[in-house]
Amino acid sequence: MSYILYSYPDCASHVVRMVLEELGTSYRDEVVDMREGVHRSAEFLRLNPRGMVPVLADVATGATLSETGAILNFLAEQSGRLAPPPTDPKARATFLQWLYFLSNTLHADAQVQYYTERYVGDDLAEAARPTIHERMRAHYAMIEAAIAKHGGPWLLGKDLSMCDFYLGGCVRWSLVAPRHAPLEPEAVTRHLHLSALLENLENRASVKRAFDAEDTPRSAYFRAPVRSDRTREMPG
Ligand SMILES: N[C@@H](CCC(=O)N[C@@H](CS)C(=O)NCC(=O)O)C(=O)O
Repeated sequence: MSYILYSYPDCASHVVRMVLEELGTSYRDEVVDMREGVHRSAEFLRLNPRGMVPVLADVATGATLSETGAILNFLAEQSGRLAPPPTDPKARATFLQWLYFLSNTLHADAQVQYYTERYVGDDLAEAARPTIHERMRAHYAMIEAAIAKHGGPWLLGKDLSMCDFYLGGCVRWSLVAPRHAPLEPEAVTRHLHLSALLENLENRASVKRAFDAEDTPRSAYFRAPVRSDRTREMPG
C-alpha cells in the first residue's frame, strides 16, 4: 500500500480518489465520518488542523498533506503522470496555471456556492446566490472557450491530466451537491467541449471505480443523486 486517503464520500477527497484509481496506485481508505464529527477530533486535527478532507499520507516517505490542488501536484511529481513533465516548461506552466485556477477560484467559488452562509451570514445568503451562480456560469464559459481553442478533448489539450479530475469534481459539486441552490445543468450542458470532456471522464474505468468505492451514483456530473440514504452534508 502506497498511500492512505482520508476521505468522505462525494467530497473533495473524491477527486484524489479518481486520480489514485487512474494511477492504479494502491491506497488504504480511511473514511472520516463527518456526520459523527470525526473531522473535528483531536486525532484528525493533528493530520489537518483545518479539519477538512482530503488528507493524503504517503506511507513510504511519511509525507502527509491536505489541500486537493497540492495533493494533485504532489502525486504528479511522485508518479510522473497526469501532468506534462517539468522538462517541458511551457506545457508544465499551462498545467500549473489551470491547477491553481481550479484550486483557488473554481473550487473556492463552488464552496461559496455550497457554504454561502459561512461567507455572508444567514441573512444575506439568499441574496448572494444569483451572484455566485453567475460566477460559476462565467467560469464554465471561460473553460469552454479554452478547450474550444485547442480542440480538446481534455482541459490541457490532447492529454488527460490531474486538472480534468479536479474540474469534474467541481462541476459535480456545483450541479448536484448544494442543498439549497444547485446550478442549472444547462450552465454546463450548453458547452459542447466541456460536456464531452465530462462524458469522457465519466466513462473512464477509474472514475467508475471511484464512484463505486463511495457508493455514489455514477450519473456523475449532470443528474441529481438517486440515493436518498445519505444526506450530502459536506461536498466540495
Ligand atoms: N481547500 C480544501 C477544501 C476541502 C473541503 O472543503 N473539504 C470539505 C469536504 S468536501 C470539508 O472537509 N469540510 C469540513 C468542514 O467544512 O467543516 C481543499 O482544496 O482540499
